[in-house]
Amino acid sequence: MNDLILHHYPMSPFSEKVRLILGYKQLAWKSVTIPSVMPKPDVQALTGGYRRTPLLQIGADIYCDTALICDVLEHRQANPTLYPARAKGMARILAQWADSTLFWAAMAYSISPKGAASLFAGAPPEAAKAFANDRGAMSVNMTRLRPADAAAAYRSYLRRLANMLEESPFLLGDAPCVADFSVYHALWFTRSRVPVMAGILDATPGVLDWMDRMAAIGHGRPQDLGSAEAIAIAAAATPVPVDPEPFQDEHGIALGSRVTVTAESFGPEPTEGELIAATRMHYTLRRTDERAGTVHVHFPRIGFVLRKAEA
Ligand SMILES: N[C@@H](CCC(=O)N[C@@H](CS)C(=O)NCC(=O)O)C(=O)O
Repeated sequence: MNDLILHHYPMSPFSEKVRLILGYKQLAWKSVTIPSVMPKPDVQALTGGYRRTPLLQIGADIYCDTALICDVLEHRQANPTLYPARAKGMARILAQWADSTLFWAAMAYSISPKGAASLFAGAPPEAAKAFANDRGAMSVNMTRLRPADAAAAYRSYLRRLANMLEESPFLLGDAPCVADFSVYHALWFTRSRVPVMAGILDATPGVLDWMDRMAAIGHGRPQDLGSAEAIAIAAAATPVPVDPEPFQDEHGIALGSRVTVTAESFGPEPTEGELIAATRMHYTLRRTDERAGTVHVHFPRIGFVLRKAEA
C-alpha cells in the first residue's frame, strides 16, 4: 500500500485537524513541510494550481481539502470512525460549520493587531508583510469579520460548545468524531499559536478540558520527507484507476472535458485537467506535470466550483 504523505506546515490549523486524525487512527505517515505563503512550486507541481494547506498525497493521487482527506483516511482505516452511524449527518454538518463560520471568527479574533504582533514577534518585518499580502490576495471577494465582531461571535460559539460538552466528553458522544477535529483546530490556533489571545477560552473551562482530551490524541507516526522526494514518488507511481460511476452531471459537462476546479472562496488558483470522475461527492481531474508525471487530483464538490476550461 502506498504511503500517506501529508503536505503541511506546523502553524496551519487545518493541518492540525488532519495530524490529529492521523493520530486518532494510529496511522504512519510521511510529513512534507511546505511554505505558508506563495510561491509554492512543489505544491503546484502536484495539484496543478490549488495552493491551500494541507494536501494528502498517496502515490500519484492528490487529495485537496480536509473534508475529502477525512473521507480518504476513513476509507484507509475505518476504526475508530470519524462518522458514528447514529450522528453521521450531524457530524458532517457541525464539521462544516466549524471549518467555515467558527474558523473565520477564531482567525479574525486571533489575528487581530495584538495577536498578529505576537505571531510575528521575532520574525523580520517583511515576513508579516508577506503573510498579510498573501492572505489578502487569497481573500478576494470574501467579507472578513472585524476583530470586535469576531470576538463577540467567538465568545458565543464557545459558550454553545461548552453547553454541548456538559452532556458528554466529546461533542457528539463518548468518542471524538469529525466534528471534534474540525472544531478543535480553530481553537488550537488561538490557544497554541497565539497564547496572548487565549484568555477568551478561560470563560469555558469545559471547552479547555475537552481541548486537553483532544490534544492527548497526538499525531500518530510521522516521518520527514522532502518535497522533491514526494514529487519523485508521484512521478514513479501510477494513479489509482477511478470508477467514473455513478456520474452525476449537474453542470452539463461530459466526462473527458477539459475543466477547472476552483475553491469557492479563499484561494482563487484554479486546477485545470481532464474531468475523469464526478461522483456524488467528488471530482477527479487527470493532469500531467513535467516533474510529477500523470496525477489524479481529487476535490470534494462542496466548497468548489467546476467550470469548462476556456479553449
Ligand atoms: N477548506 C479547506 C481550507 C484550507 C485552508 O484554508 N487552509 C489554510 C491554512 S490552515 C490555507 O490554505 N492557508 C493558505 C496557505 O497555506 O497557502 C480545507 O478544509 O482544507
